[in-house]
Amino acid sequence: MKVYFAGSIRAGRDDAAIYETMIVWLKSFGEVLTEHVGSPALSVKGDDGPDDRYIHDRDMAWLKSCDCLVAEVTIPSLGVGYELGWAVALKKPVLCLYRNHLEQPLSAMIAGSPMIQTVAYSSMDEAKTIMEEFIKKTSKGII
Ligand code: 6K6
Repeated sequence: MKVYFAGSIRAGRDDAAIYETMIVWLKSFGEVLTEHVGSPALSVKGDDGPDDRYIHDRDMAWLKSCDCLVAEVTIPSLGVGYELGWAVALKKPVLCLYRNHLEQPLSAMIAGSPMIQTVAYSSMDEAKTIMEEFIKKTSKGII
């Protein structure tokens, strides 16, 4: 099971520790192609890494090869939205997790997409259960 995990990078790193915990959990079910998204070392600026074209092409190749995409979408991110749109177009199973205690409602283009399973969570234990069910259904071909 190859999982593409998506989370905000240039849109803000406040949730990086949450992404990291989710990625560690997902790794107990398979390979996470985008482990760096949870790295505490990755900053918003990050101008010492590979160039943008390289990042785009590498991430698109991973997206095309993945079995499913899991995104944490509480911080709205253009890059994550782009990945979600592509994942739907590529007919990948997609799970979006978000915390709904914040004032900003989730984009209707995500919350309203019939091809995206969007689930609110209020604790990491809850998020882990949701991810586990999603991965198990995906591996059985139910989603
Ligand atoms: C580090 C700091 C700034 O830029 C970097 C290196 N950039 C990226 N490295 C890897 N994946 C990236 C990078 N920028 C965007 N992505 C992909 O888009 C990831 O898979 C994330 O899910 C998503 C984040 O998009 P933004 O718009 O929040 O950056």
